Amino acid sequence: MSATEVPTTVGKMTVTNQHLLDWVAETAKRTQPDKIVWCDGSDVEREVLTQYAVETGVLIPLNQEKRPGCYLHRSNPNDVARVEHLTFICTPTKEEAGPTNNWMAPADGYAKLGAMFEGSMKGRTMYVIPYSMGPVGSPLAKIGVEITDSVYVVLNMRIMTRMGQAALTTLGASNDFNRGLHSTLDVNPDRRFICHFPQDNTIWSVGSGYGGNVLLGKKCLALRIGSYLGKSEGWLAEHMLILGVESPEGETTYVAAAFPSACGKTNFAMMIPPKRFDGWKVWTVGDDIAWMRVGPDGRLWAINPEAGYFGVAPGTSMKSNPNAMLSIRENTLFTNVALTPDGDVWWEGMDGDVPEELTDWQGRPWKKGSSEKAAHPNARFTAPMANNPALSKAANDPSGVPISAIVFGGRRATTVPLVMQSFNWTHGVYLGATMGSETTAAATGAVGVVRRDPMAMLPFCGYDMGQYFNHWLAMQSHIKNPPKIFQVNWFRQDTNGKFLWPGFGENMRVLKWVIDRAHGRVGAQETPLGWVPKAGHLDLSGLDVAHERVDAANAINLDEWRREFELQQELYDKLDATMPEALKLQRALLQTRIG
Ligand code: GTP
Ligand code: SPV
Ligand code: MN
Repeated sequence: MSATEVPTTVGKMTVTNQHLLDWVAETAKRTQPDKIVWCDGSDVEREVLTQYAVETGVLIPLNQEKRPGCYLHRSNPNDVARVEHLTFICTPTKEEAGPTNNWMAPADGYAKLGAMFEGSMKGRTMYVIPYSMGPVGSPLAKIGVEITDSVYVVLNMRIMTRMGQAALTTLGASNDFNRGLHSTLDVNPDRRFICHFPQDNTIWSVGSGYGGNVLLGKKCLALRIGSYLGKSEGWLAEHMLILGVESPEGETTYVAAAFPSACGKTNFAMMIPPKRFDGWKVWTVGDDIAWMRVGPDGRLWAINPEAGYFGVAPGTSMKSNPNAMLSIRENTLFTNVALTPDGDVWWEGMDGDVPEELTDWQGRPWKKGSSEKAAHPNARFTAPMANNPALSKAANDPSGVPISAIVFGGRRATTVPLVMQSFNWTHGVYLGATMGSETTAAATGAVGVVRRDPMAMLPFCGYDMGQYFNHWLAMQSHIKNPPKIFQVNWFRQDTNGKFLWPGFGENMRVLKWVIDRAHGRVGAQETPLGWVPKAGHLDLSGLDVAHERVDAANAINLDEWRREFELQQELYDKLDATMPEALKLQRALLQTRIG
């Protein structure tokens, strides 16, 4: 890493915050870097660091005519996704972390990782990245500082957060900032840990260079620490996209939706409505995380704390998600995608013919017809949200947007119907809490196994899950005008394993029913599970799919639900100590309804 000189400070950074200066000095003493670079977020800094990353082989320049400002990064093949088994919540007691999290005592976490940080940046540069999660100065925003020895992390954080001098200025002399410390070490899975210390607003991460393990503003601060802060401060930090649906009359309705990792948030947030919905427009506020607070009007207001998209590349095409394809035309970093002979990117599911020859995600020659994938299934793009043609004007609004509907959706081949609405807030919390989903490549481990993923937060809740449900239930009394709560499933399959519902842009049909329900403009049919669209209410005109398939996607089969009911018992057993009484009652009510 020391092949090229990196200036000690590339921009003009004024640092007067003594708490920050002390922490950086203390960290430098421990990690012993060759140099310290304070990142100011300037364009000059981007150029210098990008150049350095290219010279040291961290980034490969793509064809600059086709993809201006775009680069490819190949991570270590042992380091391609989040590692849930190596992710820890370090609260004073194990009970505070709860049975769904790995726990380590704070002293043990600091000692164990502290030893690994000892001298870990020798011969390396230490970067100090001040950043704001949320529009700078928003009452909902939080300041973090990440110290890292990875230039790849710096360049990603530049896209994913509002970083640099502005964040530092907002922090002022305050000690109220998240301390995130990351060292790549030698990328050895045996020395890979992501530890969260919620009481100290601190994150320590070692041994990885990938995504959610190391871009500490994202899953670590915005969700794990964020959910803990939300509980104590009375707000919600959620794994949710935020979108605005604008009608031809110019009315915009905001919806937040929680789907587990690699289950469709980015796609839904950037959706382009089909022809039938001419004049309708979907605007993206955020594609992964929502921070929500009760506003003075008694509604729930949400901001997207991020400034970019760390999106799944495979499956992204002009057909499935044109706005994502347009977002990655320039100034985008690609991780673990395949490389074409003319220096462009490729992945499975992209438009056009499969190229004859490629360089695969590990840098090996690849030929069409190969049984191996050219791009890693969890290959990602990091794109500035400003690139998105559908970016909502409200994406930078410090007050956020008012949420009219909350949607929970899992990836389920069977059982769960296309759409239903909860009977009320408590029932909606129950639907979110008991949600199951098939695992994906976004985390290491088996793929396609159904597990309970409450509110898509299983890997991201920074405290006891039962207490988290309690917090959701308690929020009701503070929200005078609560959003309506829905459940969806885009992934139900026929007996041949084909998706029954076309999904993507066609999800607008479901979204239209959701917002009509949220505004109380359309009736619904009561079922034992919740409210579903009345016959004819789901607008299917112009949809090129046999109606029997849509009916099958909507079907409620009580035998399947009796099995689902049994599967949910596992969650209740696991969370027995803190599962709210209200959710136990919901379960009892469901049992009487399905018999
Ligand atoms: P994370 O970034 O990991 O949080 O993922 P995400 O929730 O943003 O998921 P994303 O939108 O990137 O989609 C993940 C995968 O689901 C991709 O392979 C998509 O092609 C696929 N997908 C998204 N929406 C739909 C849909 O409506 N129907 C079907 N069948 N697949 C979808
Ligand atoms: C997810 O897994 O939900 C992601 C990708 O958004 S990562 O940043 O790696 O967590
Ligand atoms: Mn995500």
